Parts: sequence; C-alpha cells; structure tokens
Amino acid sequence: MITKKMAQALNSQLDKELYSAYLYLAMSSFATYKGLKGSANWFMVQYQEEMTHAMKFYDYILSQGEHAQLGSIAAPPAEFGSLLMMFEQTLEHEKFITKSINELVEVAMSEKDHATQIFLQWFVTEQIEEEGNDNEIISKLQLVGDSGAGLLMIDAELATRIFTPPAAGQM
Ligand code: OFO
Repeated sequence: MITKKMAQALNSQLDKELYSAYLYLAMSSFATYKGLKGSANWFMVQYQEEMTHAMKFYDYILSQGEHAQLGSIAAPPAEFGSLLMMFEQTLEHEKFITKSINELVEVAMSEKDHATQIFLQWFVTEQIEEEGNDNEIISKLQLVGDSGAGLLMIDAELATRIFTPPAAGQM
C-alpha cells in the first residue's frame, strides 16, 4: 500500500509521462512534415517508449490499491525549428522529467515507502540513458552544422531506432 500523498505524486507523474508521449508524437509529425523520415521514426519510437512509462505508473498505482487518475494533457507546440533545436528541446524536457523523478524519490523517502523507492529506481536509470542519448545526438548535430549531407547522414542513423516492447510482467 502507498499513502494518499504518494499516490497523488505518482498520478501527477503519470500525466507528465503522457505529456512526454504527446510531445514526441508532435515532434514526429513535424519531422515527417519537414521530410526527415529517420528523425520522425526516432521520435515515434520515443512516443511509444513514453507510453510504456505512463503505463508503468498506471499499473503501479492500481497494484497498490489506489486509483490511477488521468488529468488534462496540455497541447504540445506544433513547430520545433531545426533538428538541432528539436533535440535541444528534447533534452530540456528530459531534464525536467529527471528532476520530477528525483522529487518523487524524495517523497517516497519521506513517506518511508521502500516499495515505491524500488519501483522508481528503473526510472532513475532510464533518465540517465535518455539524457545520454540526447546529448550524443546533439553533439553530432553540432558537428555537422548546416551541412545537408551531414544532416541526411544523421537522419539515416535515426531511422534505425527500433521500439522494443517491454517483456510481459515488466510494464
Ligand atoms: Fe522520456 O522518459 Fe519518460 O518521460
């Protein structure tokens, strides 16, 4: 069981994960519109991953006998600028999510909620990976600058990203 305060904090994170999914779906759409098919694929996979993050919170809240409640999701921007700007915005958003996960860990600690602390560890690790990936892509985009050939090469690389659904029982 978890406290009402913990449940409320987890519900708020559920909304943030759904917003993350919504944001990356909007980025995928924008990338397709701009002719960057590989980047569109990368953001579509990111959207799918964020949906699994949201479902992890959804399932965990319910497994603890609490009510997973859905709040309103703000509309994401429609335009994102250059590919470099898109990844800079992605990194900024992920930093915001990392901060939010850290705050959740602090609530779990103050509530002496060991189960939720263990549950959140997966997200702590995931955020290191997400920020690392974004930083790597940003560095490459900074290297190629305005070179069309360079951008197409990175776009082709981003086309290879594949969504791996979580194994049964790991949602
Ligand atoms: Fe992007 O990790 Fe969830 O939000």
